Amino acid sequence: MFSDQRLAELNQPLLAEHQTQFQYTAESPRLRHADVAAVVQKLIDFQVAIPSWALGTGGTRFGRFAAGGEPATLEDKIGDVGILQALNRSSNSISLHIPWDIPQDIPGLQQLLKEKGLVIDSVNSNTFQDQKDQPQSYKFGSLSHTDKAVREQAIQHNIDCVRYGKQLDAKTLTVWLADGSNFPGQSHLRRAFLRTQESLAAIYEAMPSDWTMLVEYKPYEPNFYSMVIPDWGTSLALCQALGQQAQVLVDLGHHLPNTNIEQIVGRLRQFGRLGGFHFNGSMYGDDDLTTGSIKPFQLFLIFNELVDAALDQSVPAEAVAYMIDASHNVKDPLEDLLQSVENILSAYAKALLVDREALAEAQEANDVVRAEEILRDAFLTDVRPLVSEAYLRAGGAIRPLAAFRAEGAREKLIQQRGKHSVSTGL
Ligand SMILES: [Mn+2]
Repeated sequence: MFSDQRLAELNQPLLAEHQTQFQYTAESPRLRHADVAAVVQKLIDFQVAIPSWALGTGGTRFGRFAAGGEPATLEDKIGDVGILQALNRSSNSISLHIPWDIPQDIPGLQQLLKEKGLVIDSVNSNTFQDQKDQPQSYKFGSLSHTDKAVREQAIQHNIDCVRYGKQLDAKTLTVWLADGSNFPGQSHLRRAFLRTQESLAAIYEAMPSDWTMLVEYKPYEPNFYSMVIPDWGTSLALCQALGQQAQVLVDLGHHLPNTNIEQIVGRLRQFGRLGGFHFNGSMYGDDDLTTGSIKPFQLFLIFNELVDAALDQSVPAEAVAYMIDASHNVKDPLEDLLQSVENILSAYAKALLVDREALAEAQEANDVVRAEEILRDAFLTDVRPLVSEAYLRAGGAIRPLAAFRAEGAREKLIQQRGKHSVSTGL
């Protein structure tokens, strides 16, 4: 849909204005301390994985309102991420969910991924719902279940996920457990933890040596009294017990309101255990809203910790997997993802513009106002010209969302796939 030539046509009317704005920003005396060309290069290099389950409209337990033209197969999903990648050149990987995305035609999928310039980054296991023909039920838990047969089924499912992932060159298994209890007394809290640790160890042992296991936490939902892995401390303890290939995954929506997530991120970097992110936006809990739509300042502060840690030689240098995990009810899913990626890039750009030398001086001098103002200066900078420049130099659209609409991309997808196609897993 978005050939290089078509993108050039879509960019043409925006080019002169963009160049004026970029030059104005790059030469701004306020950014004297920053290397703007290096910032643009870092934005070009930054990639965030798109979840296969965000390509269809999400729902709530009250219902779902389909967008039309949704991807019904893994091939369609790769096609959709290909559209995002063509437009912003920052979405070069896909997170799969098993069993919703079990790969069938491996050579065909490999070829398609290559054509679109995409890779599979992570495979997510699913033991939060029962599948058809599955002998054991996860109603009362999976890896933490009291019954060994249920635990073994859940362990095997995770091992199967690794096997599917290997076929498509993935290197990461993401484990999120819905396990927990709804009422006091329902579950023995310590024993549930120990059973989970034992089950994770069995999966970890079966994982190839070049794979990473990401252990995600969540404070509540679907269990409301206790979750077996409710917080980053529990995830960290499990990862430390498992080994160096186990890392903590921070899902922004998996925190109670007002949690200082940036401090958690800083701590995990310090301990060498930050494996990855699930980006999304939230007002109250796991709302799965567009990343940066509700708390852009928090997103900036998270990236501020990441940029600061990356510059600190005493912090272990480790790969962090950046992934989106969101899917809501009212937006076009692809437009939502374009917005999310842009908000992520903007937060990163702003964090890269922080005058770190001046900030360190202000912190040492306990100059509270100056320190805060330095962060605010970076946060309030209009970085849109820098982000657009990164899109453009990487071969994408100056304004991806505008290009998506100008092309009538959703209408074309509806023509191809029909009004009522339903994305697997939803
Ligand atoms: Mn998540």
